[in-house]
Amino acid sequence: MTHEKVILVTGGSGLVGKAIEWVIENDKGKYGKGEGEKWVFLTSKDGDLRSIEATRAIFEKYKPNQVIHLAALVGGLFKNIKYKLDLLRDNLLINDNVLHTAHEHKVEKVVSCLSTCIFPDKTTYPIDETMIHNGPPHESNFGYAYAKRLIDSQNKAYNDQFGDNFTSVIPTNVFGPHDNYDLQDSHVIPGLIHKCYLAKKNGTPFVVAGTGKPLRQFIYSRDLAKLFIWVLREYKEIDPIILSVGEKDEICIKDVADAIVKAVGFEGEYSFDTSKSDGQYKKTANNAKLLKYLPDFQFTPFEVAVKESTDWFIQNYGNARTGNP
Ligand code: NAP
Ligand code: GFB
Repeated sequence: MTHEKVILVTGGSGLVGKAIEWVIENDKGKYGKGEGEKWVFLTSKDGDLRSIEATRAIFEKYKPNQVIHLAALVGGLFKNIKYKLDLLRDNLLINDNVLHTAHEHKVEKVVSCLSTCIFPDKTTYPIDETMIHNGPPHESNFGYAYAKRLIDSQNKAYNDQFGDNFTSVIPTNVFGPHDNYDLQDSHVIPGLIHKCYLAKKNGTPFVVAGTGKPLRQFIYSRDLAKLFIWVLREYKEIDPIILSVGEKDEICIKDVADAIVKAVGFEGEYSFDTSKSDGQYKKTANNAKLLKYLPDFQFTPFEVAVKESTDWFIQNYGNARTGNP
């Protein structure tokens, strides 16, 4: 009888958590549920991870062997600009509680989640994993960025002093089913899918924030989920690894909006509100380290992923996170 391995996913009810759950349940290949694996996907209703007592109670209850740590206060550009202290402090508390409780429970492995927005704003491109701490992040998201950078420092300190196997991944902008579609707090793709859907439904103009010129790399949540499962099972380093499509797949916000207009089937007026911030112009990431390990990894084509994400939103509009009361 194989010994049951408990894998705890904090933030399991969010965009990335739901994608991991979908892959574990549906992938019939190497990324699906392994024999003897018990996956536990947490929501904040299981306990507020800003509280050490609530965090310890969760670990006591599930006694995890491994942890994928996704839980965080997360948001798009405009939320980051508005709530720098909340994004710094909430994430500092959540990360310290989860990593220290995992240490206390002698958890075999923890994989935490950073983000390419944490890299220095004034840097050479493309960005690689060695550049994390080489200077201040972009002004718009320094709160979130410093809390996330510290995870890398915490992982190295736990490994150095106690030999803990705590590592991290660095995804670029993520999108997919179960995203946060709140019109103010969301990231660009779910925000524009929601806006374009409403513009079509109400016959109102579709307005994109900013100039449309900034450049981004986007990874589909279900591709990221497969890579998270691979990191949990195969990746042996404490140093982080960038999980991203290639530099050639970098796309400007105008082209993102065009893809969403096509996916929604919107034919009305479409404009840019240049009074709104563009945020960071670009954060071009180098995925050479990932491709060294997984040279044949297949990313879902952008337009296919945008169509699937848009269809999911329209089919689930009633119970999606739209920010509507
Ligand atoms: P999300 O959709 O906003 O989900 C956040 C998750 O964290 C939810 O399950 C939420 O639970 C949970 N959570 C939030 N605060 C909590 C608290 N105080 N206690 C317990 N649970 C809490 O976020 P996501 O986009 O999936 O992000 C997952 C990870 O990927 C995060 O670490 C994020 O920083 C990272 N990331 C995201 C992106 C992106 O573009 N989305 C890019 C790079 C990295 P409830 O559902 O109960 O609220
Ligand atoms: O995805 P996003 O909010 O985050 O914005 P960042 C990306 C770009 O899309 C910016 C433009 O240039 C925005 O001006 N944009 C256009 C819009 N229309 C919209 C809209 O309706 N909503 C939004 N949100 N943007 C975040 C960081 O930066 O990246 C976070 O602040 C996190 O901390 C995330 O790391 C992954 O890519 O600019």
